[in-house]
Amino acid sequence: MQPVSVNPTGTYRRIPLAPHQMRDRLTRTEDAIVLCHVGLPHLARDDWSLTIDGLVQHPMTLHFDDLRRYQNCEITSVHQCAGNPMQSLEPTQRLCNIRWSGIRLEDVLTKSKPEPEARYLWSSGADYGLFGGVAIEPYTKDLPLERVREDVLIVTKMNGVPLKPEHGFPARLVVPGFYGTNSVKWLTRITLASTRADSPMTTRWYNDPVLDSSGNDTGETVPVWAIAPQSIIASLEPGSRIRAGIAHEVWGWAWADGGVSDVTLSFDAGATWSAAEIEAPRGREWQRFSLQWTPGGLGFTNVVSLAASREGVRQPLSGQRRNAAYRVVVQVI
Ligand SMILES: Nc1nc2c(c(=O)[nH]1)N[C@H]1C(S)=C(S)[C@@H](COP(=O)(O)O)O[C@H]1N2
Ligand SMILES: [Mo]
Repeated sequence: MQPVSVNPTGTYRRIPLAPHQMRDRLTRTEDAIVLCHVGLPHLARDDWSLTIDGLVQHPMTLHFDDLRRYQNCEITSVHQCAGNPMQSLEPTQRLCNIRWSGIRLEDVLTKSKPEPEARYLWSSGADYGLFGGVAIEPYTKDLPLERVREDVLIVTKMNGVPLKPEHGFPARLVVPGFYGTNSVKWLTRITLASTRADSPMTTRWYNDPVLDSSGNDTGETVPVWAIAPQSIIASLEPGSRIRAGIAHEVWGWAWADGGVSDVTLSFDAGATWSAAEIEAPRGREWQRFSLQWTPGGLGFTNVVSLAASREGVRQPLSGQRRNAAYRVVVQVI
């Protein structure tokens, strides 16, 4: 399906909120991250279609009105950009927490009857063009088919209103718990296959090196799929002044695919740690943590947060990792 127009062309992104600006539980749409690798295609709703093919017994093509035949489903999830694929381990906090509405992809796939050999789901958008000098034709991602049984959606609304063009109008994929790159916008094709998709955004970029316990590269890679445990401190603005001797609530957000079980905070650059209170996971949302802090010594203080997933994986304190600990320096006066 051809876009009506592509505007702007080329890579387009919105400057994300800084962590201290992420004070709302639900991110407003105008504050949400935006990332378009090869331009922003504008599609007409009534011309849009989604083709489902590959290893299925019943290939099919859906039009926008056909989506109404499926049960509506809503999910609120952390939506995080994995960062620039050219500097993929650079720590990023390009994130938001969004309420999505749409239908369950599983319900659609049930009708098209996947073949037993199908193991991966490839998804493509209507956008194509050059990224880093490489032809993207079109933007294509993949994910393990068993993941679809959990909660992958074909989304038509974001925070209760139809998707804006930059977020994938009229319909996009949303893979809650996976990095944003997997949630293909302007979704036009789904193909079931027995292998991973061989495309620039699946096998060339968006694969992280696997490090051993000493931090050395093993030569192996893993696809950038599940979101690793991470946290940010929302209540402290970098460089702000905090009064000594008064109790402050230090709070922020923690998230991971599968949920976060605990968050620890350090007020001395990681020398000592205190456990924060954290709310229980609610679906796929980020979780609020907080701790009362009464600053003592005057001067600059380095505050750090570390989250651990329910699977027991703690985010790294430092290093070139996307989910390296968030630090904020404040001045105790
Ligand atoms: N078709 C298509 N889907 C895409 C992209 C893209 O460039 N083209 N960018 C991906 C990336 S890297 C991210 S982080 C999310 C961003 O979604 P948003 O712009 O709606 O926040 O969309 C993903 N889906
Ligand atoms: Mo991204």
